[in-house]
Amino acid sequence: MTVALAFSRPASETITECRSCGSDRLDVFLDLGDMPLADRLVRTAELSAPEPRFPLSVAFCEDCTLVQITETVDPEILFAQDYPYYSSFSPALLAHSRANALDLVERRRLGPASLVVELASNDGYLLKNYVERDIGVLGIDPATGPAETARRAGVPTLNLFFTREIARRLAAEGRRADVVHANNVLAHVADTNGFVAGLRMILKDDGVAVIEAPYVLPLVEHVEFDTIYHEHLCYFSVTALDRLFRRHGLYLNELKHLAIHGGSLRLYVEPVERVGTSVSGQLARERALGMDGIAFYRDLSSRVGTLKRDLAALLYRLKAEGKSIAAYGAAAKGATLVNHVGIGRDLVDFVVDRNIHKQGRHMPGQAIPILAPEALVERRPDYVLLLAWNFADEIMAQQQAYRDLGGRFIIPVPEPRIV
Ligand code: JHZ
Repeated sequence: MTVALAFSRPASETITECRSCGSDRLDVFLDLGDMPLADRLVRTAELSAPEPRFPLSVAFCEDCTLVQITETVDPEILFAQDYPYYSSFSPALLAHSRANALDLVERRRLGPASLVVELASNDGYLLKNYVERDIGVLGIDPATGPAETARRAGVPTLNLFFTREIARRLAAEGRRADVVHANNVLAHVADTNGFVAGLRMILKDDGVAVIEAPYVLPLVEHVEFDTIYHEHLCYFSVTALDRLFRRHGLYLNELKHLAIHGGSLRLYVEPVERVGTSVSGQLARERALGMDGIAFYRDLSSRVGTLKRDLAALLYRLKAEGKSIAAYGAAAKGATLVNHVGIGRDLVDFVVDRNIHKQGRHMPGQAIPILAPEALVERRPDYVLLLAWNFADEIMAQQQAYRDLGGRFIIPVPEPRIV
């Protein structure tokens, strides 16, 4: 059942046209059912209240090839109020971001006269690397808590959603950027074209936008279905991105493959066309794989079904053997996993997470309590389901003490396995 939130406008809308090209030829190939909101972690006082749920279906655009979900939940509900995601809780992400910034400082010869803008700058995790070097920065982020943290860390931040109108204002004030970062945000915005048009407006003619987004190819190959949730409206291929940018006078000239978040792309996008082989080669690879047709995506649904059955069977078998199970990572993707597979407190006793803003709350839909990671050594569950499997190496190294006590991890994707 879908429960409406108390807002004056609809809490969500179902699209009938492609978010990028406007075509009505949308073909749904995966339906995960009605799902709670992945980052709406439940407080103890709210446990008895009904939780809002929204449909979660994924479609392919027959015209521009963009993969997208069909429901748009009001971004004010998703991101502005009480958003618990703080980028700085992952040392691996901090190191990844610092290396990116230092590379650009060198490649683009950035100095005190330069301006670096980040869209969705969160808690300042990336821009602080430029601040250290006296390079001008501006962060833009709608989430109040993370934006406050960024300001306290010395990163000037506008606490608002980046839109075409904001871009126009900044450009009129002469605040155009040498580098615009947009990490894990392009997939999150409902007005995809407005966002890209705005990006063009705030970019100098010789500037570069450096954009990171999860790549739909590893999602399909490794059955990373749990990275699908309402915050992620789009699941990009290079083919779909290339068409989107060109519509706004921008060119995807270079790309890098990144391991982060289960497989992402770093895109170098500029107002001048000089497409390199990293892009032309990947476009050719996508054509060869058939990613420009729905057939490529068709069997994902049955593969998700197999994973769901196998994971549930493994957890029920362990419980039948008298084992105790906890989970690691109150990640947004963890919410999709526990809710789609149906993992409740009968299977998993608690979830641990280093993010202090998540501790003390509960996983959406399943009311599993979230504790600090120390609970693993204190309570010694026999198994830990790794919901943040994208940080498996980092987390397992950190949890050596728990593993030395005999604790084992269960990695859920691409197929459940015990390590
Ligand atoms: P994490 C995030 O999704 C946020 P999530 C967002 N939805 C997005 O777009 C994608 O990334 C790409 C914790 N943790 O980052 C921190 C530890 O406790 O994989 C997080 O709560 N200890 C905007 O939420 C969670 O795990 C650790 O050592 O699915 C990881 O969540 C580490 C490394 C993490 O993504």
